This record gives sequence, structure tokens and C-alpha cells, in this order.
Amino acid sequence: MKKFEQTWRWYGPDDPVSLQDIRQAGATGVVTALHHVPHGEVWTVADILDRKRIVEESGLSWSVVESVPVHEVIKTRGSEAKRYIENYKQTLENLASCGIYIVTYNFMPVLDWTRTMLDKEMENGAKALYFDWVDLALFDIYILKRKGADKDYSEEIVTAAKKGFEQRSEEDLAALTHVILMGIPSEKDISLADLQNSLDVYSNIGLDGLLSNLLWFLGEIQEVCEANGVQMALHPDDPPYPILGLPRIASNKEDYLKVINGVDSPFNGICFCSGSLGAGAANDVLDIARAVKHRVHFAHFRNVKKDHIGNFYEADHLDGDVDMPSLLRIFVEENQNRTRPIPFRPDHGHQMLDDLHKVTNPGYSAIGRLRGLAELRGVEQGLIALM
Ligand code: CS2
Ligand code: MN
Repeated sequence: MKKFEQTWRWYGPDDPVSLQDIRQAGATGVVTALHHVPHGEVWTVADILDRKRIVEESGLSWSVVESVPVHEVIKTRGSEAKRYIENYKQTLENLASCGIYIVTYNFMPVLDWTRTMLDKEMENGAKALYFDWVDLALFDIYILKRKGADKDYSEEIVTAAKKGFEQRSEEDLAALTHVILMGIPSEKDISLADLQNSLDVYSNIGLDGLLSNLLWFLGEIQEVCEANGVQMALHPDDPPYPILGLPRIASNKEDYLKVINGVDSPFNGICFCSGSLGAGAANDVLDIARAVKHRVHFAHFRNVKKDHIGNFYEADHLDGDVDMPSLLRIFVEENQNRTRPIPFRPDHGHQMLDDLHKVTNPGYSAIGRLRGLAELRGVEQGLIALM
């Protein structure tokens, strides 16, 4: 029986978790990106080879790129979009020429993943990333000051947000703003002004416009991907529903089917993130996996625990709302059809044990992910033994 490729996200030489740590965790593949290259610029062969050499010198291989960011001008199909498409194609060609073929990306307007708290304390003292609707509404209505924002939330949430706004200190509000606007470590956070400016642009584009921009982007890169063996993996929206009035197009099964059938070629695939998808109350993660598994080029295994309103925290990998053993079973079976094993990584982990006393990248401390990876590989081996 074939096994998955065990991978681990590494933010590059500045990541407090070292390549040696990754080896000790038992991963063999590294998931990384050239975060220092500004969004939209070409990744040169020299830069790619340099990163590849560093990874390989430590006995690992660079398995997956996460991410080659899609510039906002492409997502909004702005006037310079063609130039950015050409750059994107060149980057893909350069990666393939260095033997790197799996490329993750997302198509979320402006923001990457969104949380309202990075250190929600669990009963056992570990800390998790957390999303709370009241805090999001507070930010939306009182800090971002989006027109008509209050109409998007229930009365109960609007009232609680108002109370929260009145009670919280300036520092508290600044901290909340920072958390919501935070993106990828070692990349620039977006500013409140950028976000405000984007709101109008995206409200004109709307849901259908954003989907058609994505399909246009995929159509434009199709030839380069097919000619070079590049596999594109679209990460789901996180969280998987509209927030701050921004459209979302990769949040559920229907969305994914529209995307993979819209440009129906094997290069056009998915990064299956069970945590992001699992945060949607209406999402049946196992059902989505069965529907799209043939196009999954990369997997993020992560769990979430939601409450009745839809607030959620990131749970331990085998805990929470996603039935992880059943999900892994679907992919263990799918993996048997593959020539190249499906790479997966433990996507996020709790900040725990020694890491509680260290500066870590939110969600990307060593020990929580080590626990996640160990549990996931254990389940995989158990499933294989029983098959
Ligand atoms: C990641 C995303 O940390 C995470 O949640 O899964 O940041 C992911 O890298 C991007 O959305 C993919 O482009
Ligand atoms: Mn993910």
C-alpha cells in the first residue's frame, strides 16, 4: 500500500522552526515559498534554486509551493492584469524547470485566512487560533466602518459588538485590528486603508465576477501548466463564507465543482484543507472530499470545533467536528490510484508545552504540529493495516 508524502510548512531561513526540526518531526517534504519576493514579481530560477539547495542540504525535498500569491490586480482583473499573468506564468515555468510542480494558491479577496484571536486558551492550557463573530462584527462596524455592515449580522451579534466596542481599550481594539489584518508571517500585513479601498472594487465585481476572474486566470495559465506538468492547488476560503462583505468562491462543494469543471483539465486542482472547509456549518467535509478527491493535489489536515453561532477554534487534529479517520480513509484509498503520493501537511497546531514560552508564527509552532503529524500518520498506518 502506498503512503502519503508527509510534509511541513517552512517559512524560509527566518522561520523559528528549523529544517532539522522538520526532519526530527518525521516529515520528508518541505512546503515553502519565496516570501521575500513581492507579490506579482517573477521568482527567478536563481532564487528558486537557492531555496531548493538549502532544503536539500538538510536531507529534505521541496515538495510543494505554498503559495505563489495571485496579485490583487489579477483577482480584480484590473488594467495591468495581463502583465501579472505573464509574470505568474514565468514563475510557474521557472519552478517546473527546477523540478517543483505542485503550486498552492488562493483566490480570496485582499485577506488570506481571517481569525479574531491567536491565543485562545484551551482547557489544558494550550493555545489555539479562534474566530468569533462578535469580534468580527465589532471590527467591521466600528473600525472598518463598512457601509451597511450592521445589516450583515443578527441583532444579537450587533448588540454584543456595540457593547464590546464601548468596553474595550484602545490597545485591545488595535490588537484586534492587527489580528484580523494579519496575513502570512514575513509578508506585509494589509492596511486598513487598503481594505477599505478594496471593498468598493469587490462589491462591483461580486460573486459571479470573482468566479469568472478565477476561471479566466486558470484559462490563461492552462497551457504553461500543461506543457510543464504544473499542478495548481486552490486553497479554500478561510473561513468558508463571505466576511466583511467580500465575495467568496471556494467555500463549499458547489464552488469547487464549478472551478474544476470550469477549466476541466487535471492541472486545475485543489488544496483540500479540512480545517477551512470544516469551519462552514453547512459543509459536510467527507462529502466534499468524495466529490473532488480526484483533483486533490495537496492536502491540509486540520480540525475545528464550532459552536451554535458558528464561532470556531482550531481543535486537535483528531478532535473537533471533522471525522478525521474517515476523511483520511477517503484519501488513503485515493492515494492508491496515484503515481506520485499525495502530499499532506498538518495545517496549524496548538501552541503548547515549551512553545508557550517562545515566539512562534501563529498556528505554525513546532510541537503542536509535531503532535498533529504524528497522530495523522498513526491513523494512516492503522487504516492501511486494516485494508
Ligand atoms: C494556510 C493559508 O495558514 C493557512 O491557513 O493554509 O495561509 C494558505 O497558505 C493560503 O491560503 C494558500 O494560498
Ligand atoms: Mn489550510
